[in-house]
Amino acid sequence: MSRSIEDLRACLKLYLVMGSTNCQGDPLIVLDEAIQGGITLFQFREKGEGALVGDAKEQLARQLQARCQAHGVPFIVNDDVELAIRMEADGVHIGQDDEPADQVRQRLGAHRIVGVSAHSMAEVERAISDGADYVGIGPIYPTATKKDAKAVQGTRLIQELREQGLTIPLVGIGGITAENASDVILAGADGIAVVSAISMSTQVKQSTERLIFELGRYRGAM
Ligand code: 3NM
Repeated sequence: MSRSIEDLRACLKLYLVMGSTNCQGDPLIVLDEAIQGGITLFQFREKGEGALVGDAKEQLARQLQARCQAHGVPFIVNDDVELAIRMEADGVHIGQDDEPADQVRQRLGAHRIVGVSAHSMAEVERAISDGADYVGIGPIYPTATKKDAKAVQGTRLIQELREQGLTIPLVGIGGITAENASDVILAGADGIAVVSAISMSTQVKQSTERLIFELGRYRGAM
């Protein structure tokens, strides 16, 4: 990976994960407003009932990527390694049921970001040994967005990872809102990943700014 680990930590501060099925309106407008509000990383995750496939999926991905590129926000693709390679995306995020991170890394090249979803200490250790750049830990709180989410685990695993001295960049995901974001950071996360707190907001820019404010307020107090 060409960017430094500290750059990556900074990118993970407010990570928007989204596809067309997570938006009530036009996903391009949602992304525009989220970028204006201050998101630091974007993941294209086109999943669930009514999700776009094939050319339509790729067309939306390219339009979203163009907006990210115009504003210097790195663009990550969920799962679809082929699409990420074709688009020259900044990276890929994979789950436990996908191809292992070391194989994804080989296909993608050293300079791209590889992120892995993990739900236990063992999964995090495996992701690290496979060369993941960051891990996403979830679901921290109950979420209606991911139908097959694992059991809610709170911030305990994040805390344990840090207590064990693991320094890998990490984000919490699942049910994170402006009200609970600071607890995730306090536990030791570098940032938060959210879907609905931004994508389903009726005031996307303001909701994004509020999240940034909550994250900054905590860091300022340190
Ligand atoms: N991954 P929201 S939870 C995409 O636990 C995703 O790995 C999860 O959506 C995990 O911010 C989740 O709307 C959905 O709760 C997060």
